[in-house]
Amino acid sequence: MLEPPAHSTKRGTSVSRSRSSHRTSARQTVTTALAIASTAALVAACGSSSTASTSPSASAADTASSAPAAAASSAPADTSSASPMASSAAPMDSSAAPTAGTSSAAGATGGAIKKGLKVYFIPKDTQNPYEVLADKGGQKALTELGGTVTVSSGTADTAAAQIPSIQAAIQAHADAIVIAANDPSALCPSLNQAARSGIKVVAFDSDLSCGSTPSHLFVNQADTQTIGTSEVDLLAKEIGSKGQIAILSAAASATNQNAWIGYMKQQLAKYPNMKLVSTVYGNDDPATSLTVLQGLLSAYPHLAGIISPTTVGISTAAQYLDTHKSLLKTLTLTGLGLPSQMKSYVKDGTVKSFELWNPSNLGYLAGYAAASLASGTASLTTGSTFPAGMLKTYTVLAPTASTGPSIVLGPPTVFDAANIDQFNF
Ligand code: RAM
Repeated sequence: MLEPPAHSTKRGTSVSRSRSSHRTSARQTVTTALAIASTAALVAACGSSSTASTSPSASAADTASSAPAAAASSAPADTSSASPMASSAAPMDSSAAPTAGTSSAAGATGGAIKKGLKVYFIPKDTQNPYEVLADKGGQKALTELGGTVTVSSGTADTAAAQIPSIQAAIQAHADAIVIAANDPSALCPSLNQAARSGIKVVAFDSDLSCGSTPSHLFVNQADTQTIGTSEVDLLAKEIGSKGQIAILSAAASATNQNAWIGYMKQQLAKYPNMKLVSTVYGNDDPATSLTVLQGLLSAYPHLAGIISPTTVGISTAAQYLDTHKSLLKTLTLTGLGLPSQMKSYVKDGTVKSFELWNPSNLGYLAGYAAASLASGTASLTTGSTFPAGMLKTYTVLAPTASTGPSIVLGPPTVFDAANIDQFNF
């Protein structure tokens, strides 16, 4: 069963995208060229486009901080999505049928979603095709609810590049901010300022770690522990549970990647003959990802496996291995990727299997969560529910040691040659 196209652009939604950056021109040139190519393919597949406009300039200092070793949303996913998540080729944590839901805009408390809500989506950056799909999901949600989405961020995956967008949301008197945090804590002061001015804060994709203020809901893509452990299991299966392995990650401060890596390390204890020799960071930039990949391959010529828990990293690595096929005799690549980007590599045998969820559905769910919080029809109380349109009803999970109130989109899907044609994102 295929899901409906998740990116239909409807009236009443405005999207502003930043292409501006004060980063080095070399990085921007490479990133832009690759991102435009991939985004164009996705846009062609989805039949929609975004309106470009300027966004605030990146001016704040880069304030990277260390990420938590392992953040966990260990509560089972109690939700489902409308995506074709049933065709996993490997056992996944696929808990739970959806709570019986309604597709109306009425909240669990019986109130209605306010009309004309202004929601700022602040992705990790504006050029990553994964983030673009997620933002389009948010746009679809707000269109259904009679509100608008503004997408604003920088072109580099840093907190500094996101802070001007938070300030823009404050200036615009936004009702809610939905943010994929490039850093767990560096955004907190700005988000506190936003919260004090009445803006509801939702994190998606990559969580914040701000303590009690601002209070926020984390819209998690899938159970954090499940993602980390299943990545290791997937690789172990392919390499006979032995050999040197490495991780090609995104930004070193990315909360989501670091949380998954924490669980990967934990899971590796079950595989005494698999040794993690290095973790490198490509910053979700194709050029940087390629550079660190090449460094990895020359430092560890006997590498048996690479896990790249980022769509940018895995697609860059797959592209490289595709043109250096002799490496495939001894090296296996897996991770988290977009089926649309990975299809050709699966078909020609460069990659056997990898995982993901539907990023559009993630953005859509975050859009409903933001609108519901801004309307007072959802709360952060454990066990409270709210309807999320075509995705049915979601239940707020209890905070854990490392994650505040959260909801989970659903289990990840494993893609391989047998099922990849069924997915269009
Ligand atoms: C990249 C980003 C994003 C992550 C996906 C899997 O596009 O790092 O945060 O969730 O990969």
